[in-house]
Amino acid sequence: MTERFLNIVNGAPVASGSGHWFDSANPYDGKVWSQIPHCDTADVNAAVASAHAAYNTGPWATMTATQRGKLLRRLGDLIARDAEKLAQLEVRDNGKLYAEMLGQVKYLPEYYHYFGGLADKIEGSVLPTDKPEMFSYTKHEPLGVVVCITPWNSPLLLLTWKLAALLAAGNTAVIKPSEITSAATLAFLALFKEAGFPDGVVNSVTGFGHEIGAALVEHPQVAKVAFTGGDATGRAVYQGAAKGLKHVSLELGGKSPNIIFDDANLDDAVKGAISGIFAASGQTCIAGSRLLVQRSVYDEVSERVTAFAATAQLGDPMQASTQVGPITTRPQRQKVLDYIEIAKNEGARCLLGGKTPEAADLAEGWFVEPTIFADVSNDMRIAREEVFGPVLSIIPFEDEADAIRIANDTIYGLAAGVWTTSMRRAIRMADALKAGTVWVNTYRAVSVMAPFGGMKQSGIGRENGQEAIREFLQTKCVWLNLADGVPNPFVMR
Ligand code: TXE
Repeated sequence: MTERFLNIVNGAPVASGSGHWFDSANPYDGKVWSQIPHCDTADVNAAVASAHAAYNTGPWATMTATQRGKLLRRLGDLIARDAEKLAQLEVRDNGKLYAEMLGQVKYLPEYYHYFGGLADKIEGSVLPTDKPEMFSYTKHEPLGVVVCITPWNSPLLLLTWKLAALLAAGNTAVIKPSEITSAATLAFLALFKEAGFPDGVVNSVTGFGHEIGAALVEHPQVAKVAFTGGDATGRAVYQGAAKGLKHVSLELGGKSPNIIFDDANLDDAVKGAISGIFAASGQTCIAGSRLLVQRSVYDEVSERVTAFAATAQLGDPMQASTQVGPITTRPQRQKVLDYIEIAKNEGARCLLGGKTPEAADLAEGWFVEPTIFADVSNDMRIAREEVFGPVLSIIPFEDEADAIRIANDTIYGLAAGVWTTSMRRAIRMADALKAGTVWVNTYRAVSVMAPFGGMKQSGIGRENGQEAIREFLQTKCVWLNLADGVPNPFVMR
């Protein structure tokens, strides 16, 4: 039986104005399990109007930052209470492992607690002056209505990276989750009323990017768009927002290098290579999809990574024994399989996988075997374009300078990993790599306290950490004349 989920607009659960729905399917068995409101531009207008009214005239507008912080912390507690339910919904939508989704959802309260605590610590400055008769100070004010557009790979986490900070800063929101994974987001938004948020502070519209994306991004009452998704869509969002000179932050994925030097602890490095690419079936923006290995250990590392990956247990993502789940959508699986063919045609040597699994219990799901290519050169498409699947390219390098050259030879710059036992080399590499995050002897670490975002075409802006809140604030400078009277305007001083 299919479940129906509703949007939240002005505090009330609503279907689409047209009464239309679209289906959402479970990637593990391919079966439709839920229905989501199929919104159009009239629904967009209603959601933005609600957020705009809440920003300008609702109780939110006059609430103190301390009160906002308390609401955020209360929301965090409600998420902790409902973590299992929310994580199960995410798995049914995106097919990622329940263990990973539950871990993510259980971590979400930290964001609402952290940014709730930060809400009343946003301080302006009293400015030094070269005009003694003037007193001037700055304050940091919210932007207004922020549209959050989120992808399917980690719906609640990537929404929270935006939402916790923007609400702490005093903005209101309209959320458009991915059409592939809307259910968990809608269930989550129902908690805001219970937490005590005023109506209209958080609203949602569900539907397809090509139908409602432009209407959301270009709406005149929207001040900022915070987006995570593919780079082609990110460019369209950036162009649409430019028409209204809106604030934009973009997180667009990458082609991250994970670099193993011959002085590394290879046991650790092999595990880091595996978790870098096969966690979440490679469907993460930070996937370490280019494994750069020093020539002197290239064969050994390739063999060990392949042997380890071959043990991966594919299966039902709800089962604790499963290590690699399905790809989230049928078209995305096809995209991954197409890239595998491209790699073979380009001359890469397939060490593992390269097709859909043959096991009968996996036949209905959208699986791709963990796949490893050796002898990849950095100019092959498999090394240049984001596959977003369980496909690893192993690229040899000669020395440190060669590793840096290859690692930085990409349009992307989201993350990079370095495996070495030399501290000097670790710091030299961290300096040289053009990436927003560099991990040394680890991979995939993220935290509410650590800024995250891309260099180059991986994006604009930072999420998480104290600086994230500045993405949702603007500075106002106030001047007060302390002199008696105002001088004659026609007399230059
Ligand atoms: O993402 P889209 P898709 C990469 C990954 C993947 C590719 C395509 O390589 O294969 O992108 O994935 C909304 N205006 N990443 O097609 O289209 C859309 O409805 C406004 C990397 O699923 O970017 C959804 O809510 N919005 C990535 C959101 O944009 C539009 C995560 C993301 O969808 C729109 C996901 C438009 N014109 C995919 N068109 C990462 N950085 O982690 C679509 N959308």
